[in-house]
Amino acid sequence: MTATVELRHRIGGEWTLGSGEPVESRSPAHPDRLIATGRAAVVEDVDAAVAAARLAAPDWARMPAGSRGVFLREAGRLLSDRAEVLGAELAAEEGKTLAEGVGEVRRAAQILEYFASVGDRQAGTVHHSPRAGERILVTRKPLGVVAAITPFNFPIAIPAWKIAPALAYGNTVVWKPAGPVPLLALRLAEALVEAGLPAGVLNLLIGGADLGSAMVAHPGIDGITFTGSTTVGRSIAALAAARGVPVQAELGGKNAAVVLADADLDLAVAQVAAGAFNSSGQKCTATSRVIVDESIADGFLARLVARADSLVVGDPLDPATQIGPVISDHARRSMLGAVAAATDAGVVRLTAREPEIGASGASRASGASRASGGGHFVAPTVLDCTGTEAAVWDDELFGPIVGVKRVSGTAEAFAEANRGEFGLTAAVFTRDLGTALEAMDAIDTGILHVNSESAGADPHVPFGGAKGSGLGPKEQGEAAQEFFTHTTTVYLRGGA
Ligand code: UN1
Repeated sequence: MTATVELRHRIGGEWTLGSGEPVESRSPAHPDRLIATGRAAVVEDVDAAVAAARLAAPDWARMPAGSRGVFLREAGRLLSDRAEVLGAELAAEEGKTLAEGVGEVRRAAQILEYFASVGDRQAGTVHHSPRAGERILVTRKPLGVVAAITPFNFPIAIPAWKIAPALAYGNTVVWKPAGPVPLLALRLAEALVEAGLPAGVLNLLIGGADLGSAMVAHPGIDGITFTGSTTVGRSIAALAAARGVPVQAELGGKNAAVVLADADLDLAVAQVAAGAFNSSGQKCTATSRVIVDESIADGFLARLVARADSLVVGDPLDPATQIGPVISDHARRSMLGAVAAATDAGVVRLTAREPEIGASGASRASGASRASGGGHFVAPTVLDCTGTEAAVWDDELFGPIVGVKRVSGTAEAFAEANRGEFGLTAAVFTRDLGTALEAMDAIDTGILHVNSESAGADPHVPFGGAKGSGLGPKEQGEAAQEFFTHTTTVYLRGGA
């Protein structure tokens, strides 16, 4: 990472510099290091972007799906070619490790590739008619202009998994990425522009929440896809419902890993640690509650805690680093505050390392740390919440902090997993097929992992949550079509 990148917006077929407030993207590992700078877009730019998207929409919708896919495939190829460079930029800007950053860029490329092939898949259904000489067709049409509002934590993969299906199914897009990650947004937009995407089909506006609000309220927006907090998602959905506009909202999680008495403990320790601590726990799919059968709890927790205490926290660009910083000082402080409140409420911290890693780089207790430069570091932390009613067991912290409760038996474990407002994903560790089948029925969740970590999502299958974790049609795979198109039922006769 050398020069600071100048940020640009994409409106119609033009790159523009913006006239709003100054925007700075800084490295969460080295907050004195500027990654990208520029000026925010202003609300008038939302009008211009929506107008450009509307202008482009009819031709884009009429283009054969296979031809639209050509642009997505080419953009995916460009991202693949640039994965190492963009992955390093991602790690510097967002804070996940270099390996995770490169992996995420490759994942974005894979998502573009998957949706490039929409033209090879079915576009609707044909039904019998009760009348002679008639068939009933259900065809699909794009919504029109879609607003995409994306979070910081997967700065290229989540935008790809919203924008790729939106475009593949014939919509044009106005996109506002999260404030902390404008550079990776620019990189995705650049790849699509270089791939030859026609003017106005994708519009990128960098800036603050005022832009998102203007997009949500804009009469020229026909659908909104959002990933972020449950509170914001519900307020967007309420505003959109008042206008009669559909919303796809992927929201919070407080995902349980259930470790049962018959689990393979080597596997469970490795997978629970990955689910809880990868990407510094900043995934809506991260494991944040571990529900462990008391018959195996001592051994399992000793190993999980040893693993957490051994993880190297530091600069995401250092290949030795296993846990990078969290996104901001505000996020770090709120996590540390939640841990302090939990211990006040009787929760026992099992990890030896202090969660707070000081500006000197050293955690105040022992533990592997290479953190320095005043970054927003939080040490992986395991909290025993058994027998308490601490808020940390229910509230999403979005950091490398995992709660634990000891339970007795499968029924109690599954009931505890169902606790709370969220239902995004869950993991169950067992070697018994019957128990795995029972988990499928008993746990109310959008995604269930049996013997693997709670995070992760493949592009060809539905992604999204139950209960307070999601609203509207799921993302990814064939499910994406549910949101990004509406149906026309055609009663078709020959005319003679
Ligand atoms: C993953 O688990 O790899 O915001 C993806 C999130 C999710 C994506 C998770 N929408 O964390």
